[in-house]
Amino acid sequence: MKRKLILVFVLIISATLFFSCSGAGKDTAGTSDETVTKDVTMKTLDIVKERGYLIVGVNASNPGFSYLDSDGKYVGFEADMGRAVAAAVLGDPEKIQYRPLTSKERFAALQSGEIDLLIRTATHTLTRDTDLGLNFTVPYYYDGQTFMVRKDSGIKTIEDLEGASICVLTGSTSEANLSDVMASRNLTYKPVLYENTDELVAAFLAGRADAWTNDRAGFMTRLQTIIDPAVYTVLEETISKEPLAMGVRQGDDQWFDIINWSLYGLFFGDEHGITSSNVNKIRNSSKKPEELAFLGMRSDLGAKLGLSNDWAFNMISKAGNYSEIFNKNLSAASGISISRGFNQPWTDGGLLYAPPFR
Ligand SMILES: N[C@@H](CCC(=O)N[C@@H](CS)C(=O)NCC(=O)O)C(=O)O
Repeated sequence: MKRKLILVFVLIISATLFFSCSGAGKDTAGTSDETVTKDVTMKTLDIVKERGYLIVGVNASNPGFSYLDSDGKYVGFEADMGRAVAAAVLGDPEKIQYRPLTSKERFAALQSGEIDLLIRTATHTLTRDTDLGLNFTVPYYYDGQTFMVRKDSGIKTIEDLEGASICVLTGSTSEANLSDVMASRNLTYKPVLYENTDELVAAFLAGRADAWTNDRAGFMTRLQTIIDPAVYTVLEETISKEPLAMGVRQGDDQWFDIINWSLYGLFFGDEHGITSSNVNKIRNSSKKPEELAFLGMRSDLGAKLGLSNDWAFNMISKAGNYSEIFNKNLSAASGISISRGFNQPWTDGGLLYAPPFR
């Protein structure tokens, strides 16, 4: 039995290395830290409570989403999503530690127990869901893949990419989507493969390829920060669905529920106009039973998750609702402006939809 378990674990790790994304594999994640969690059989909630802070795996250099700023602080939409979870679970958004992970390292860091939660532009796919021993939450950001080209290249459509050299990260969903779209349209191309984004970007900007393919949001944020929009542009067509989801280890249903319901809580706050500034007032004056249940004034929804009954109140009051987090990092006020698209409440025509809080 034990040997069987070891075999399963070895298979999972091998599958990760095979299916995960890019990255030179150089570990920047501080694995020698005594806080690293090795006992993956323990319930994650207990581990987090005992440790006193949450460990989240993120990107260190994706502007708008998650990056290390000049003060050495992790900022961005994904970094703040992590803070929201810390507020829901521990009552304090600052009880969090970030682990910078390359694409390639991201899934293995979760499997090994080095992190409690992965929030790192990871697309939810069937293969990742089944082969990696992980679970993916409801998407927190609906993205799609496209191409960046030089404006003076004259490339405007996918068909214009016939014969082009195209930079792509190895092992990412981008690589497989690229191959599928070009094959389905009988287009030839030369993939220029990189394991590391920084090297890829440097090569692309140095003119070593005609195009670069990746998720659209990553392009939009880079075009507003580190890449010159006077010289580069992004094609209009989107070639894939990239539902970005948080990852947790399989087999810990309570933790999976907590993360999913934290996300639903951010969506619910948005849908009901409950914000960090008015949540206190709404908690004391709302006549709506679901809002009262959500904010812990009625029934014991928090306890059912293993959390305090004011978990959602803490999350919204200290970290904001989905819109507040989005606007802070990805809308005009942040200096980066991404349109909401599908990433708005279903009541406004988007895909963010929380099941009932009852
Ligand atoms: N969503 C895709 C692509 C993710 C991706 O490549 N994201 C970029 C940022 S937009 C990235 O992480 N690049 C690698 C890095 O920064 O190390 C996936 O899950 O494979």
